[in-house]
Amino acid sequence: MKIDRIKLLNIDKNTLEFIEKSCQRDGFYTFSSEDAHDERERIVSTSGSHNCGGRCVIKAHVKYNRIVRISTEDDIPDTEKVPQLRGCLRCRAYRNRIYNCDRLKYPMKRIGKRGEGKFKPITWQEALDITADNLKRIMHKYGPDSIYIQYATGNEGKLSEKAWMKRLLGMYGGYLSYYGNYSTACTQTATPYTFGTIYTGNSREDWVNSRLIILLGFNPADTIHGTNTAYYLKMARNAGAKIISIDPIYSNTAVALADKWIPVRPTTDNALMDAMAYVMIEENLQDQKFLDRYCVGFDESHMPSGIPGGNSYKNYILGEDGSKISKTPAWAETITGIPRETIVELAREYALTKPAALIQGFGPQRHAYGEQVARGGTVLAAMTGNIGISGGWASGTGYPVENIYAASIPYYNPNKSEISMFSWPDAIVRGKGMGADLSVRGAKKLSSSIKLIFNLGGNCLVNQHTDSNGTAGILRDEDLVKFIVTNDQFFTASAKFSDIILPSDDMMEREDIVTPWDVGSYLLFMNKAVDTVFQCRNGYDWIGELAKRLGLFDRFTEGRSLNEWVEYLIEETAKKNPDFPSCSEFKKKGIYRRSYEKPSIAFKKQIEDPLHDPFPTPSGKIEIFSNRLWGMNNPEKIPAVPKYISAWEGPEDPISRKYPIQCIGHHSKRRVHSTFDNMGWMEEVERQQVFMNCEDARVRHISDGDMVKVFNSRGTVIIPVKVTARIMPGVASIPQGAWWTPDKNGADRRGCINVLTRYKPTPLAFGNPSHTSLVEIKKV
Ligand SMILES: Nc1nc2c(c(=O)[nH]1)N[C@H]1C(S)=C(S)[C@@H](COP(=O)(O)OP(=O)(O)OC[C@H]3O[C@@H](n4cnc5c(=O)[nH]c(N)nc54)[C@H](O)[C@@H]3O)O[C@H]1N2
Ligand SMILES: Nc1nc2c(c(=O)[nH]1)N[C@H]1C(S)=C(S)[C@@H](COP(=O)(O)OP(=O)(O)OC[C@H]3O[C@@H](n4cnc5c(=O)[nH]c(N)nc54)[C@H](O)[C@@H]3O)O[C@H]1N2
Ligand code: SF4
Ligand SMILES: [Mo]
Repeated sequence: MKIDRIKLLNIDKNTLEFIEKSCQRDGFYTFSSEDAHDERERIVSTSGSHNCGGRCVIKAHVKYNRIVRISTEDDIPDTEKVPQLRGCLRCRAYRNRIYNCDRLKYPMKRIGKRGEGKFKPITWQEALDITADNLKRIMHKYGPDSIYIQYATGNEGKLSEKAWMKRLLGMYGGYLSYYGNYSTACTQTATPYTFGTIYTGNSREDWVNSRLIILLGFNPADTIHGTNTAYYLKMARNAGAKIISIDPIYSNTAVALADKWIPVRPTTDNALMDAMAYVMIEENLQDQKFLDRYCVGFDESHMPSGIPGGNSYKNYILGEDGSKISKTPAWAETITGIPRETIVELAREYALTKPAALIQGFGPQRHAYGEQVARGGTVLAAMTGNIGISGGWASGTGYPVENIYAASIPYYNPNKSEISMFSWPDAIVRGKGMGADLSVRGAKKLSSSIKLIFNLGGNCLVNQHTDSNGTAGILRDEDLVKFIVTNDQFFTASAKFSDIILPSDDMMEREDIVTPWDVGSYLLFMNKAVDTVFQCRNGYDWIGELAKRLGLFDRFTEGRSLNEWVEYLIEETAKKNPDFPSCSEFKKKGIYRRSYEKPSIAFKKQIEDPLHDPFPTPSGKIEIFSNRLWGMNNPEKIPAVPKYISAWEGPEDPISRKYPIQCIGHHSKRRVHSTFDNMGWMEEVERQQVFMNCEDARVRHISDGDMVKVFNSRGTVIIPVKVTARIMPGVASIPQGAWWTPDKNGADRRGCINVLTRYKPTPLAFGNPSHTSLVEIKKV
């Protein structure tokens, strides 16, 4: 056998042995004789299309139709103005993923009970017949509200499976859509109540003009948050900016870039913000001219008409409203855990250092009342006059104003019903008749519960949503959802809860166009590096086959091959970007970059000429007090001015006596959510463990490296512990994304934090409070 392959591959014995040994060591599937045709090393420019926080230039070195090495952008000068788009550890270790032995190799059909994990291989023909039959039957019986394309971010390319499925289902009568996302549900919903938009960020090049940068739950050293974001922070620091990190964790960003770390108890940022506002008001440090000119609702003399007295932001802060509590630093100290002197100092520093940027990550808003954090930051930015100016930052969502247009696959969904992406368990259990109180938009009430789910490149069915045990229970009930299809590369927890599993090709096995992750002025072309393996197929290919079975093939494809669709999208993109290269040039270079003369500044126009360029809010001003929120008549949970609301399962919840530790699940550098969890190389980078403070460990007789049980009423996780002073007392973190692996008693043995989190949508956004849960930790 070996001799044959040596001959076939035309490589020497030592090389083959080396490859085979390293395959075994790394858990790769072995080299195949079909790979022999490709002997010369080629370098293919590609990129990642996961929801990883960045989008970089990735170069696959290909030989024998195998990726033998991965490098990154190194062929342009690395200048301050145009830094290289260099990849992080995950794409660089990608061979460990693409060649992983556990890749799904053929379609499978469930044979045991749903969730039991028993499947048998079937042909594509059979898998697509079964899928088409179920789709026809369910659409006919229950209508489009019953068909759901699950939130799924494994493939964020322009030609992803979900894009094709939306197109097909739109043609077939429609489907139930969702709004919002697991990343930014609260800030996307709340920030527009202040500014009328989520595009509140200056370009990152402008950070060098800030003298003070406050990072609120922002950790781009690990989360990337746009390739090179940490680099721009470093530039700002080199230019003299002071950087403060406010985070329960002494994050890698804080270690590398911050001058100061202020630990804060999760869910309590608004108490800190309220007290900062208090100090500014008491010491008369607020930019009153700015507030008077551009804002509504700061004080009684700038309120919208018809609102009873005592409802301004200032009244709330000073306790001159219904609350009767002044939001003093002493008041905030007991809630946040931050010493009052630190709060006073921070407030003075932010008010007096001009210009200053208060930048929010998304962690602080992935909480029970995450809407308040987003809006709270915007008010502080207004009080300090840091909006619309170079070196300032309007806070809130912070998406950049400058974006490059990239065309998408056209689709039209005739069904207008929408739920929030987080509410799908409700849409399964209580879907028929479900209305606005449970997040429904577009229709008064849903006409059916969800009966069929397409889960295309996602692990939210069980792993990435909250309360994994709860959702597993819902999905196990075959009378509720009748049919679930998962398309993935691995046998994930969500795949396990499906009826049909379809193996997907990999991003390095196909062409696509990818956009920056939120921030960045470029588009990347993902060239195909290697052939697709086993029976894995491209989304366009199998969804096209499905279209045939529905009699929609010609309409669906418009006669285009996949390659022709790629070219069509490039042409459409080029129409709106006048300097766009030709198709072949774009493919060859792998990148289209745009540089700007000057950094862009959000709301510059509105600040320079407010009469001519009002803010896109109903009043045309920055709405510290929102009339629209007032009109919702739910002041306890949706106040008209941002307020600290004591969270369920926050530090003040009485059940903290039973479960005294706040457990969050930060995004760690070794994974993209649950993607990459099963890669041995990444486990070497950082094993999955719960981070716990030394003092909390000491009183529980727990030592570093012990196996511990992290539990609450919803579930149990048993994993090793990292005892460290890098997380504040009373807080633990289980990095989110580990694969749900229940033992026979139902305890998770891998560290899937979502067995501990709760399914309770936030009040305004119906978003996911994934970082809010109380637990207890014991040595096992
Ligand atoms: N390596 C890596 N990068 C990623 C991802 C990944 O999975 N892995 N995912 C990508 C995606 S899709 C997203 S949406 C983003 C997520 O980006 P973020 O949501 O910003 O990331 P998190 O780690 O959840 O939170 C950021 C920080 O907030 C802190 N934090 C948590 N709760 C609170 C709080 O109540 N107050 C304060 N002040 N801080 C708090 C955490 O300790 C953490 O350090 O990352 C993207 N980048
Ligand atoms: N507790 C807690 N839970 C969270 C979060 C948190 O902070 N805390 N963060 C939330 C956030 S911000 C997000 S965005 C979600 C993310 O949740 P998901 O969107 O579910 O992301 P992943 O877990 O990365 O799952 C992506 C899946 O796609 C597969 N995949 C990769 N490439 C391809 C491909 O080319 N084709 C196909 N078909 N499949 C592919 C991967 O193998 C993986 O199984 O998680 C959320 N869940
Ligand atoms: S940030 Fe994303 S695209 Fe860039 S190297 Fe890391 S995983 Fe790949
Ligand atoms: Mo996300």
